[in-house]
Amino acid sequence: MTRAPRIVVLAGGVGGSRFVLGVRGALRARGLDDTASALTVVVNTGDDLWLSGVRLQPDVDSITYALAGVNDTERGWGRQGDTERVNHELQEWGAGWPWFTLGDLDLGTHLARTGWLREGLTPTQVLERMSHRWPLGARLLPMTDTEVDTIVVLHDGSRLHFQEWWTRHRATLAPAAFENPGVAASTPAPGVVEAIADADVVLLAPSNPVVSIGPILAVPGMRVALRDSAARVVGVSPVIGGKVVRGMADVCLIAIGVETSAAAVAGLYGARADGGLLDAWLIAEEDEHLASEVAGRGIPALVRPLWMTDAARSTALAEAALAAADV
Ligand code: FO1
Repeated sequence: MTRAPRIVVLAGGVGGSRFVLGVRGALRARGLDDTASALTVVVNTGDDLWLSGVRLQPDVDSITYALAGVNDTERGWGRQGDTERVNHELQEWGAGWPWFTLGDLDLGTHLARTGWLREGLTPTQVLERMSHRWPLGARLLPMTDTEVDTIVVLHDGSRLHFQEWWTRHRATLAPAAFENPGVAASTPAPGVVEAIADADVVLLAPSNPVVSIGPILAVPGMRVALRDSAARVVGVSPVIGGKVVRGMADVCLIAIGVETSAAAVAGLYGARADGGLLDAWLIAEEDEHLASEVAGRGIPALVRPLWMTDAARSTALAEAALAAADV
């Protein structure tokens, strides 16, 4: 391919951030300077919430901070070297959630975003504005401009916001179901369908399939856009050797009746040829024995090193995903 490839990544969370960094790294390794015009990231906004009067967009911020190199790599969320003075003050007032930390620098982001939203900018316009501060090397688009929640329904019928279930209860309360109020009435954010239609490849990051990729795919029009695109759709398994790489995605998978296995997640996304999404699925060397099961589901399986333990490995994984689409 002589022109720069057009790549769309669907992503959310820490796995999404690392993978997006890898894709940018792979483009840079090919000598492409203007990676932002080649790489569009459609970000999950199902984790978003209002808290203490500000709009939080955890996945948008995780990916922005990671691309900017200002993320807290140990915690996996928030800003590196952040302090918690305002958070302490909020706790003294009994405002917000005592189990949920809003860092001082992070709050600057939330205040800026909330101000612009209140002035009438759409989330897409806010994100575009926020992308100017640092040279991100990618165009970030929210999955939709309308508010979508992720609600965890427990077996006793009680309902919690995803962030409460995740951060307060550390996903220890067994979920019966996940719901995304607002998603049925949502539409893909401006530019999303066009980016998918124009893409050479769409990559499904190794993000949580249920609460990160799931809400993106649940936006009406998203699956149709993927199916109609000439782009090859390549996914990367978030499960290695029967375990989720990070986070608590296994609890989420169990709740929707999907086994924690690279083959089962491939089955969840489905084969493009059968009306699903995938043209190819990358599985780890530890899961080589599952390649035939994935192939049996009509999805070509490629065995590659999936651990993104450093930037070089993330870049190599992204390069393998691009190569799987002949990009
Ligand atoms: N995760 C935590 O485990 N504890 C927190 O106090 C916390 C605060 C927080 C504030 C802003 C933000 O953007 C993310 C934050 N996260 C926190 C991470 C977040 O809950 C999840 O990891 C993601 O939503 C899952 O992708």
